[in-house]
Amino acid sequence: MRRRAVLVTGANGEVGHGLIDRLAQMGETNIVALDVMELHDSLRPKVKAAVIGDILDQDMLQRIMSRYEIGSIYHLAALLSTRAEITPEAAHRVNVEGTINLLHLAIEQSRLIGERVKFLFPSSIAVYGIPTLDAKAAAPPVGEEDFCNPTTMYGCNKLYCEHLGRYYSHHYRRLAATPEPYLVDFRAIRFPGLISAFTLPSGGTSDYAPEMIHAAAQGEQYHCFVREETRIPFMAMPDAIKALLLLANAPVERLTRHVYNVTSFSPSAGEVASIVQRDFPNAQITFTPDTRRQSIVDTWPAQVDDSQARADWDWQPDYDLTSAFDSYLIPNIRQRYV
Ligand code: AKB
Repeated sequence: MRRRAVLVTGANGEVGHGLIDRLAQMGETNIVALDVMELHDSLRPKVKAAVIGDILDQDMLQRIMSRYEIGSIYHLAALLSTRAEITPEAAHRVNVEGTINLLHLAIEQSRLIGERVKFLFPSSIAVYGIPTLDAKAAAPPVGEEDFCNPTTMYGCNKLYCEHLGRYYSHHYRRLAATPEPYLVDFRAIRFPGLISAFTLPSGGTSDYAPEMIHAAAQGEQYHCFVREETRIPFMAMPDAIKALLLLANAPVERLTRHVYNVTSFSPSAGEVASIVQRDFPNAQITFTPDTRRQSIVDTWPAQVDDSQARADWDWQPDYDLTSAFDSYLIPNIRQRYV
């Protein structure tokens, strides 16, 4: 008997940690966690199975399919923007071919279980490519259809995967003699930079904010790799998980699109540093911009418009900048490094 399961790829990543914790708290006992690394000890008791494997390994994916009935997939595995610029072709393989493999798995599963398989996909503000700093300063909060000209491999990968999701949801093998009856129910969120109190990101370009906070809490000096006035949207990790689960559970009839912006607050790097220095008065933060990484964040919007998520699935963040620091980040980070 194949057992019903929720598949989480990239389970060891920051969003994976937050999501598995939350799903387990909600009583989900059938999580299959997939990651290239061994699952972190703290997550092990919260999942039904922890599979070590690469999403490019078709045989391994077939083995998962033969053991479980996968009704929903949270496909979190990806190489982030900075890492992807270092090895663009590897990023393409993981971010695009890996996603195709998972979309294909979803199609196969939908045939077996006789219903659409939900496919939750974290996209990113990296899909935006604003051409100049003047245009960035002049832009109103950016909507889902604006400035979709990414300048990074990661942004290109995410944007293309959004289109693949739409294709697999509505048009897959449209010339086949018998139309596909079930297909995939693809839902994506364009996340801003995420900040967790419990984990650190790696390989992203929005990493300066979480790195600054965690460095200060450990009494380490931090050299921020973007200019003080750099502004992009951020979100506390619990809100990112909230958004994923709200979208996953939204009735399909209410959804007017496949891809939604979400946002919480948009501080400049200097504003983040000021708050960190308020809470950790000995924090040593200097700004030593890396022009190449700076050129990436300069193309990302200062603010995004998430009105469609608010209208379609009642999205609203629990944390603004003040409460993210005062009620979530600082207390938990202090405890983490005592
Ligand atoms: C990155 O910096 O690559 C990610 C993102 C904004 O998607 N955190």
